[in-house]
Amino acid sequence: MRRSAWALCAVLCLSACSGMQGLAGESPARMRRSPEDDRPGKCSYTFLVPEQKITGPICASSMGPVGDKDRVTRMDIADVRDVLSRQQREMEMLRLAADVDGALVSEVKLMRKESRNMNSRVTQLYTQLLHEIIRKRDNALESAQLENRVLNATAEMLRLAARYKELEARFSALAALVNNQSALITALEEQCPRLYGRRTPLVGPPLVQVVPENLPVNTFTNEIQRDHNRAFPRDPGPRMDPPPTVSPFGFAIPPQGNFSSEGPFGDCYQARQAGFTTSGIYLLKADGMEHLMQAWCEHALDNGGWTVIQCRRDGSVNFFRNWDTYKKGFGNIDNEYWLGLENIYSLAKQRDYRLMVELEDWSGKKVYAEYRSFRLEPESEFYRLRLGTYQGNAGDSLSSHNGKPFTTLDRDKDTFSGNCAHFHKGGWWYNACGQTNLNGVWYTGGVYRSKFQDGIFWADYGGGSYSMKGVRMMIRPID
Ligand SMILES: [Ca+2]
Repeated sequence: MRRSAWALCAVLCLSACSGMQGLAGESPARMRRSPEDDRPGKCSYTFLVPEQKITGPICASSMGPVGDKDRVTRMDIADVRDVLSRQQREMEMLRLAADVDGALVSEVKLMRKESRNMNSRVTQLYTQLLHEIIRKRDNALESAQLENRVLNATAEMLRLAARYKELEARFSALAALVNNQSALITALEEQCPRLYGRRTPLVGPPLVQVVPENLPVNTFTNEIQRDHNRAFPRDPGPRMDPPPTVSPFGFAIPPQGNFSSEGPFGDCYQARQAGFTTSGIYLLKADGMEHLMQAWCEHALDNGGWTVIQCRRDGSVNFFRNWDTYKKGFGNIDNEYWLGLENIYSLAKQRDYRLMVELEDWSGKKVYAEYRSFRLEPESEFYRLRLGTYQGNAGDSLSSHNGKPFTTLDRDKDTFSGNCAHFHKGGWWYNACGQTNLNGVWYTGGVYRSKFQDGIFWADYGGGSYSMKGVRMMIRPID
């Protein structure tokens, strides 16, 4: 616009200077110089200017040429304003866009943060899932192992069941065999009297009633032990003198150190009164006796002074002996032994004695039966037993033998038709045959099976079919 204005002004100026000649509508190529114009010193130009369409006001100043600053018109200002407004709109749009972008950026940031949180959460869940999978796999393995064990146990059970059936069949076969053999034995027993002229078959004594009905049980342990400890307060006692290597009386010295060379004493009570308080083997010499005897003195029970006349503890000595052996005594003084009927008779006649029977069952429980007086008749009376009243916690199984003579395999003085010593395999003051058999067979474990009850039983403690583990018979003068 400004440039076209400048061109128009130039044309007007040239026309005013030299007079304008030209033809309207002719092109500049057709411009030509007239002959007058070819005259020197005189120039004449004809400009053919294309027709300009003027829409706005044309500024023509008669004041001569003006500067560019003076040419700024309202159009220019309008143009500038248009441009400015357009730019303002664009800036506004840009600002709006920037605002939108900022919101978007914040939103994106938020979303990124959420995304990070989600990622960590997903990682956590993934870890948990992995742990769960591992745990389930372990559980599955354990289940499989348990299943295998159950299967193995089932197989073992089936195998045992088969084995049990097999054993049952074998047991049936053996039972049938035993029955056959029993029938055979019965037939042979019937034939024996005919073959050997024996008319009556061998009939044993009546079986001892089991009193009490139950065998010793553990529920009695504490009570019995408590009673026992109360009845037999322990006396530690001073140390005993060292045993000699050779006995001045010609007895064999046992290897144990429980031998006293002091004495002889009238009984263990005298040894105790002489100051000896250690249990062991002592030399005794009863009044009127010509020979010495050895006996075990028990000083640890009930203030001591007990002379042990019989001891059973391990079955090491056979008690199925004849009269003479029972009269003289047998066994080992420091273990199982029988003091001898003559020795017992000689001891017990010195003064008034009492008898203590100590019983030990197979659970280690100890009970006792005490009789307030004890003595024997002389041999001419077959060492008949004389007892006083009973006290204790074992039950009284010996009073029924009171007043009975002694019976051995070779000297039957009992009231039974047969020989009680034969059936009970011992020597005792049998009745017919009795409630106790302390010189019987030493069985292991308590309950035993025998046709004629030949164990070491005490009917009131365990009955006739329970054999004691340990027995001691002791005498001591009455205080
Ligand atoms: Ca008899």
